Amino acid sequence: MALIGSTEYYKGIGEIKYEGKNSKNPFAFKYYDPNKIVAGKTLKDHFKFAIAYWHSFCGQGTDPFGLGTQIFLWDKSQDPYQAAKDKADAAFEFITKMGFDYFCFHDFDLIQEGGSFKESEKRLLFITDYIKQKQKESGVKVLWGTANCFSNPQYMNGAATNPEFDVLARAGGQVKLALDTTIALNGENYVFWGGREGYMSLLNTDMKRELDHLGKFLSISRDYARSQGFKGNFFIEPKPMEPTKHQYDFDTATAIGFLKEYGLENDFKINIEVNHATLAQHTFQHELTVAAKSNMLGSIDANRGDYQNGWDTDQFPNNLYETTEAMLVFLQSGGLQGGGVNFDAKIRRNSTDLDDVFHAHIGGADNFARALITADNILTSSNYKELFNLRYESFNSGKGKEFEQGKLNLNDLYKLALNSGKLKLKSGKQEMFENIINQFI
Ligand code: XLS
Ligand code: NI
Ligand code: NI
Repeated sequence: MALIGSTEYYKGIGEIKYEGKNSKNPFAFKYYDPNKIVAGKTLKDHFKFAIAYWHSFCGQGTDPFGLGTQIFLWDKSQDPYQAAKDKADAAFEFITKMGFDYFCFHDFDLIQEGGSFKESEKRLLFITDYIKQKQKESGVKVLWGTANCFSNPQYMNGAATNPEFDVLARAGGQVKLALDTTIALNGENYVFWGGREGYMSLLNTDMKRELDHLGKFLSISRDYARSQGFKGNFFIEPKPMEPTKHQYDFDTATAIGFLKEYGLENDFKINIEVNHATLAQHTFQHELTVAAKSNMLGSIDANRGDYQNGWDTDQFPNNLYETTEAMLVFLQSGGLQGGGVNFDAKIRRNSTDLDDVFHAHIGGADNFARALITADNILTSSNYKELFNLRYESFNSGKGKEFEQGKLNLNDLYKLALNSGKLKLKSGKQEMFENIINQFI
């Protein structure tokens, strides 16, 4: 496939292909066979794997203790327009070589923010045109776009929840442009991650007022996008903390409560990030389950945390047990509503070879593929579901069924309790359930 850019950045690395689990080639998928059909769909369609523009083409490994370590060959030009084109060339080369169909972006991942709002708008329009062309040539699509309303110091007290109206208005302008960009690039969804929407101290924070502002802000953003013909979903991406002490979209349950309180539940779904789940002291599987039960499982930001560290380490996902449990929920809830699996993950600061980012994504895709295949085997070839349903069988008939149908009041339960004698203990069989997972992995 001809790419617009004339430079090849990932020299010596070709297209990544599926070679099966016995392959010794580190540049091949061992489990991710894009065209393999599992549970009625190809793996490619189940996952819609996406590259996160910010981690793979912007973040160069800085941390609070030191400068970046990764040398990006495309990050040379002093001219922001040229630099953005070079970055897009590298991104499209990488995505195409990985054989993925999608990417996700923040506005200022695509091009460096300008010195003024007007200049930023001009830059975004420029790079949108360029990327549109590259999409046409490669077939690469946008899973979701978003606005970075957290890096610029002006957002230190929040964006939509900032106590200063001027800052809120600037964020609104930025979201409008990010929506325009997403729509122009045919983006399938749009994400709101809370950024700095939260507080550092309640002593100086009017929580009700800030949340009311956020509710209004999201409503008018939705209205604008719909007026421009945007048909996709909006996703809230919960995170409990970092950068603020307390993020308003703490976890999935909190976000769903918020969406319902502000009447946004029909347009918004949830984008669940593994490491955000674990930061909130939940499992990934828990967060997926909470979203799925409300019909709001929208998308996944795939990564993993370090279970000895407390922060958002955004490592590439390779925890098969964790992902298999998650894929049980994924399959049983019918997959994602509009979204896909975005690798919101970064290679380690000391992973400084050009090929490291390939190994990272190959491992991530293989991990998800293997977990999905395992979960499907569990659901189709074990008695897992039967055992699961057995736990609730007392609600399938008789008084249990009447209760579910809303036919019993509290006095009815009282009368049943009076006559029920000593209740039997019924085992939860947890260890047996756990063994099924291990057996099928
Ligand atoms: C940060 C978030 C962020 C969102 C997009 O922790 O994961 O990267 O996915 O703004
Ligand atoms: Ni994150
Ligand atoms: Ni994320």
